[in-house]
Amino acid sequence: MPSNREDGDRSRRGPSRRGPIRRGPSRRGRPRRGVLRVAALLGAVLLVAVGAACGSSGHSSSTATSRVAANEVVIKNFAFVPQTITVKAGTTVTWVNEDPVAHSIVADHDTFPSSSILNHGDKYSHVFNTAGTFPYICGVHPFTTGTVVVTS
Ligand SMILES: [Cu+2]
Repeated sequence: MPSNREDGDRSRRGPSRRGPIRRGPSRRGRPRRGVLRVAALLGAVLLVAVGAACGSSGHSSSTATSRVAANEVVIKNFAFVPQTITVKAGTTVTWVNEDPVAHSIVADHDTFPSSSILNHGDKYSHVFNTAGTFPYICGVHPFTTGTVVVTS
């Protein structure tokens, strides 16, 4: 019986102690939640704004680079574009596969190292240090041909 009274006292004290403590945080908590929501909203807006800015700038710059890149051969519709590329000795020529199917770069008579299989979006680069004419084919589709002309 006495133990029950003690329990009762404890249970009464418990809530009475918790009560004021709960009120404190709950009063402070409401404005904090509001601030957090505003901060979250601002953060989301900033992220969207930054993301959009980065995306647009990144897209425009990459588009500009692909247009300007003089030492790049695009593989598109089973063709090397340009089919003949002329560069100065010491230039790095880069092939980019824009086809959904795999292609590769294989030099006639192994005059320069072959690429591995290039899947969509893959690139292969080679530095042409020696002047000359370097015909090549696609290892997967040998009827697809191209030429690198290196001038001194
Ligand atoms: Cu091919």
